[in-house]
Amino acid sequence: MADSLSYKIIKEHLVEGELEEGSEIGLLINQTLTQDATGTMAYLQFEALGIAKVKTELSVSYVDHNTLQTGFENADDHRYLQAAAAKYGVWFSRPGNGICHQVHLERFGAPGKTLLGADSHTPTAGGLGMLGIGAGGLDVAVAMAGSPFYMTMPEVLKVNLRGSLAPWVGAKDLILEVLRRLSVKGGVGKIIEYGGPGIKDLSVPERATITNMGAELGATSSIFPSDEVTKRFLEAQGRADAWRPLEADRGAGYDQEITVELNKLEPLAAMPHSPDAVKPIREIPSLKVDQVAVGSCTNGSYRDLKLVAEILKGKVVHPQVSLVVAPGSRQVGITLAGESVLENLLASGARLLESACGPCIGMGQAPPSGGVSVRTFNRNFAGRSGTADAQVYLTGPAAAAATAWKGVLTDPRELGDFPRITDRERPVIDDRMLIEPPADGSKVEIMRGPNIKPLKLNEPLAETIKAGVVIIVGDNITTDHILPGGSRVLPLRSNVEALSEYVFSALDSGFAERARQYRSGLIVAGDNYGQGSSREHAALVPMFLGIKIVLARSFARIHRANLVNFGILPLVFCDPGDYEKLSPGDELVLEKAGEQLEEETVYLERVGDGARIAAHHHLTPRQAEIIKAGGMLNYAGPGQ
Ligand code: MIC
Ligand code: SF4
Repeated sequence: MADSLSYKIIKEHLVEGELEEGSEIGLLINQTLTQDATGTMAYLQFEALGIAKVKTELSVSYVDHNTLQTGFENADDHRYLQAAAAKYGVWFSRPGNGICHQVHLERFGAPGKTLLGADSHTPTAGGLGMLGIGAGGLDVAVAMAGSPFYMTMPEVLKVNLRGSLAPWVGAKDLILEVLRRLSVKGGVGKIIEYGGPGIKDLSVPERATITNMGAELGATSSIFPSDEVTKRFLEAQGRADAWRPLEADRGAGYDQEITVELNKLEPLAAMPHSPDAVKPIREIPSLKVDQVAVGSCTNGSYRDLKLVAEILKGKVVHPQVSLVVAPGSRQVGITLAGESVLENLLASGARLLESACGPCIGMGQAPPSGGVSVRTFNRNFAGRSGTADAQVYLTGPAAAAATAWKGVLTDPRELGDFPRITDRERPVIDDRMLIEPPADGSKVEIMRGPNIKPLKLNEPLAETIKAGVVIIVGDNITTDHILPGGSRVLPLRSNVEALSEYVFSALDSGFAERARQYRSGLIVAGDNYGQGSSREHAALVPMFLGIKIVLARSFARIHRANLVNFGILPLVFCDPGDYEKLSPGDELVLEKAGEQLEEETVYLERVGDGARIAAHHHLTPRQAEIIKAGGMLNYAGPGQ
């Protein structure tokens, strides 16, 4: 049978289940990655599993998110992570070494292998022909312990690329076009596989820009074939032996196919506050800009930054614009420094940031009140920048540079001749900020700062759940709405109690207080609940506040899995119209909960008028057992 590229990799790694769309499969995971914002919790969970050493081929712990050290908390987490990495056999990428996805692409990614990462942009590795999947920290901890990763067998959507990109149009414009067509829900339950004659002109970092933002489509993963371009990239990284050719069989079948004519694309921007609110820049009425930010795991590559520097060469940024630039990795930074590109950037007035996530996750560089920020990043959810009323636009690096110079959102084609920039054949390779774990880490001592609190476990599923509706939210609620990032909240990632004050804080400041009063709570939501980041804290912290059930019209994949992992029951309305019938403060009862989970449909009854609401749980038998146990740690912990 002719297989797609995705099927080939899944087949090679299948340890449980059938390759039938919609059924649960267990995949062998070759590599894992964690970052510090999700990692501290993931290693605390790994410790709770009672395993002496990771069982994967390779696991890496990156520090890139919480690098702003405004108090002791983040630095304590870094120290904990470094010691835990040494003890449990994990590579440690020190703060300053770069953003996990960029560094992983450069130094560890390998075509045909599987990578499970505690970060939603893990599919960036698909730029190399690797199957990268984002998951909650607990799923990654379980994979480090050697267990398969379970997920629903996705559909495969093929994106055929034809022709080649016009000058001034880049990979970011391509993925923005896919977002425009498919929306932030369009990839849910799918792997997006790229192919066609247009791929040959896209370098690995450009492909990675595209697979990176598959996360914004809600896709399980995104992937490119591994070809001569991949080979050249790995050779340049001194890792030629990691290469293997890999592509879909001729005549492979797909669940859905779309075609993008590359030469018809033009510079695009995602408007506030969603990555799929995409328009051609030339159609956006004149827009004064306060800030331009270049970098992130989407556009922090050598070529991206060099293009910005080339455009700004000999010029200075507009007096009303603050331009911040962060290299995606230390390799990118050092390579650019060697060519005086950083010098050019500094000369043009760019404010150089360390190689980390920084402003992308609201760690510094918040725009002014009501300000307009143009960013080469992947997410522009309201408030994520750290300024509640800022307007964030997402573009490629060429438009960002043109905008920084002109002071208004600018279609880069207005600049005239396009500086064609190719990847460096020999980037500077220096792995001294990557620490290899010792062969025997058993004697390593782990220090935990006062902000690293013991894990909170849930209780097993109660016979009868009586829960009050604490909040009713609309469609496309992101994990940033549920639990914000930013420099005030992120340092608390290993302190669940302190974090609990911030649940839904941007939407409803009374949420935490009410949830505590109800003791047992329920969240009602619209479509695509929990889109965006993989942060399991968006499930763990509501669990701590007593949330037992989320009743939604539909869920985003990673968040739904996180809810299950923490013993919160994710239910989907059988009749989406029932959403309208509920009000905050309603009390709903789920009788004989365990027994009801044996059936496909469960029934909730409203206290007072006895109104019945039917809901599907869509749990596999394994997930139902996890829910009954009160979450994954109770289910899989030592002695289980
Ligand atoms: C993000 O981009 O939202 C993050 C921060 O990288 C998250 C992880 C987190 O919340 O820790 C992600 O995408 O998973
Ligand atoms: Fe970091 Fe932003 Fe990428 Fe998330 S999306 S990994 S915060 S750079």
